[in-house]
Amino acid sequence: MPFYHALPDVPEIRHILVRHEQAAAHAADGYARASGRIGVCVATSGPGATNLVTGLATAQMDSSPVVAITGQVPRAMLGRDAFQETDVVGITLPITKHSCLVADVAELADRVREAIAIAREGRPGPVLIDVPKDVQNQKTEYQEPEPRLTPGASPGITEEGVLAAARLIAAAERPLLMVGHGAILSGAYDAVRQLAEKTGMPVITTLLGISALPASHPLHLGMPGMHGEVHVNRAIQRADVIVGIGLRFDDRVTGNTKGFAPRAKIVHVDLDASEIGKNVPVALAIVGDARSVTERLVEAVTPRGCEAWLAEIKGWARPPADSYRGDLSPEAIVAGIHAAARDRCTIVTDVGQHQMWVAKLYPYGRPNTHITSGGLGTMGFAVPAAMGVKLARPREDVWAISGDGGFQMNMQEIATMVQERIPVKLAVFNNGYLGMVRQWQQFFHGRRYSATPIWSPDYVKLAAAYGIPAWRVARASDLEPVLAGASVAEGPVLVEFVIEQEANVFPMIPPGATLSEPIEAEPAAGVKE
Ligand SMILES: Cc1ncc(C[n+]2csc(CCOP(=O)(O)OP(=O)(O)O)c2C)c(N)n1
Repeated sequence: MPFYHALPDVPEIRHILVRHEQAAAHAADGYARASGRIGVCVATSGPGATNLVTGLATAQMDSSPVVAITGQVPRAMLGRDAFQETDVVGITLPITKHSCLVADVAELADRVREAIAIAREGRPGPVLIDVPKDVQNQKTEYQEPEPRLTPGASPGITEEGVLAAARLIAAAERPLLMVGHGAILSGAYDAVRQLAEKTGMPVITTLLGISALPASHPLHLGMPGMHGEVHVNRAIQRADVIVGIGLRFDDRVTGNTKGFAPRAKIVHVDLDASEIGKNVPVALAIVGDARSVTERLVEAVTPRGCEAWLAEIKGWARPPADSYRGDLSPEAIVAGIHAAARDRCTIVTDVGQHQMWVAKLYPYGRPNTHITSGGLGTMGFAVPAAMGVKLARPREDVWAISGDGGFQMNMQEIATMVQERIPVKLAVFNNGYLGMVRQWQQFFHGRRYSATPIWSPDYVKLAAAYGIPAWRVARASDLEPVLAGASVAEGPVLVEFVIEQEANVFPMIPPGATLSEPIEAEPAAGVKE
């Protein structure tokens, strides 16, 4: 109450009233990812604060600088199970970079300043500040404190490390560049392209590294890991040197680490020293900002080419396994959205099969135009995160692409979009299932579709209830006119794509298997119970 009482006195702050606090955290995260600035979310104590948890964990896993401010019961009531009391600092300790309770108004301004600094400096992440109601009601004369924070000294990038990496690249026969979210967070786009072009190294972008290099670049291979293309994963398995920049060799990238990149010496560049050697053994580590290190590497490497190696990898590429019977294939939908939006748009995806189709099929041209929940894999992320992205990028189209499951987790935010005039374009891939889970049930549980069929409301009528235009697309021939109409519409719009119920994402590395063991096409029914 005191915070909101004061808010109208500061008209420079744009406040967006969401319908669910989870959406506030995702929207702040989306804003941060798209703008490179911090995103701020605010919630009341107790249930409001706990509703932020999934959004904060999402931001933590994907290194997004979010600051959350929560109300708390008055200090005298703390620890007494007061109405709407919850220990949100305790709850969020493991899922934030930092969280603290402000026990005195004299500290408040400095705690806010610190929160912003901590969220942004080094490897970014979420910070929570919990402010008891009586502290919010206090007034104080601000005293400039002694500086407590030493400015984030950037870790020294050792010249030996850079030179050793350059020597490994020069001596390699089959080197690869693997690029992750750190390249996007640090804006290392030019440096990554220059490093690739000066050495001829083929480039693999992880799910969160997508758009660090344009998909059309001749050295761009694609996404690795569980749903990576066969030739991309095979390149990893055959490589003799892998230069990993700003990625953490997450299990969805590596598959079973025992068999990951068996021939490769791994050079790992990361700002966070605790990532080095955490998931895979590393031959050489360089701790530092992805952009600065890559720029130094560009200077240090000797020009070379990798034509034969690149041709060998491209020779392993296969046309996608055609698992789709109808004509409204994921390929057609993604191509249709790209044709309508061209390169003027940012795509925000949810989690599931549609996320993988979009990651693999959308030809990203501009940096940081693909935003998704990678580490936590949070269904319900796309719709609210896209609101934050749109606020950061008001002049370009923002598409939120969800499955019918994830969409129903935060579709209440259409009301926020209408009230606050945030014209996000909503796409729902409706397959009548929690598709990705159904796919696992099909492959690994003998088609026992337990609790994955999912009923949806009539999305066109739902949109009508919110007063926004909507279309249902069931045939490929409707794609062009509908997407052209959706592109020019001014406010929020919704397009439902009625896709084949049992379409699958191929290839797929089964859980526990190595990158050398992909399932490339429909398995016979009843494979492996
Ligand atoms: C909040 C949350 N709950 C559960 C899961 C586990 N999960 C991963 S994908 C998926 C199914 C997604 O279904 P849908 O949103 O319809 O998308 P589709 O896979 O069909 O494209 C589920 C339940 C998750 N990732 N996030």
